Amino acid sequence: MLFRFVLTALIGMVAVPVVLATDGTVACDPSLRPVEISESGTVFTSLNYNGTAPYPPNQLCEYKFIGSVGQNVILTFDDIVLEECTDCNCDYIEVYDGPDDTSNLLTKMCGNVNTPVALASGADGFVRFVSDESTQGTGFSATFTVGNAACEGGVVLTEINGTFVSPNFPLNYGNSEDCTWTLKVPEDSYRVDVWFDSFEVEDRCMSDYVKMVDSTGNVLQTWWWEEGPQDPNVIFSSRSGQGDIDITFTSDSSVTRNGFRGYWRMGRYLPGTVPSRDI
Ligand SMILES: [Ca+2]
Ligand SMILES: [Ca+2]
Repeated sequence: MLFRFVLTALIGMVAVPVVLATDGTVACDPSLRPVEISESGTVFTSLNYNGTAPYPPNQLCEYKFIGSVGQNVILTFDDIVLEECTDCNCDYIEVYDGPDDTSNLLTKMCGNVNTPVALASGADGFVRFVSDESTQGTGFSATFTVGNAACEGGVVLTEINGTFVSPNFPLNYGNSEDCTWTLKVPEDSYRVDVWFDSFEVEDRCMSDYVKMVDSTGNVLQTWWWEEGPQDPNVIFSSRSGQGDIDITFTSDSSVTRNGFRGYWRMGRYLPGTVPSRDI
């Protein structure tokens, strides 16, 4: 039997109560729908999960996963033992590709599924676990992690403004990184503004660097050790008609640093005006 207590975890400025088992896993709490989980590496389970005792009947559990822009939510189910019915209509797990059940359903699982992994397209994920009134299994245990999608094939971002960070920021990025953030403008008349408040790469000529590239492949900016964009008051802008903007990050095979945190904003281009920080 696992003992539980309520811990108030601070996520940003919002206090979110999370039910923790003594081993630090987040269990189902039917009174919290959803339980919000933002720490990569968190293990989450059905109620009473210990691999042997069954979960209760008539359960409705919801878990919401919150990563950062540029990351993907990755849910790895280490153990699933549920009642199995046709179309998984008795006891089941649903995984959604977004913040709630209005998002696309990625998978619906029941019975004894062999170590599935669900990968969300973005930084939000949502899981629902349901049990009916009869026949229970031992439940499930799963792990929430996040990955940097930009550095695993690239990511397309359509939000008007947001943040992008190097892998593992503020810890060191890795060797041989190859990352692309594509900032997709809603119309050709839009420009993209980019600025940084932190930038640290290897201090050797063009070993690790960041580029800003327009839709035709023209390099608008190259930032590296000697020409970094550390001043957050310096805004780099594309022009109207330059279309979508790629921000790329490349590192070579040795020596890493803390990397960078950058911001973007898309706006209608007004000739003769200086971009301001206001949206
Ligand atoms: Ca059942
Ligand atoms: Ca390097």
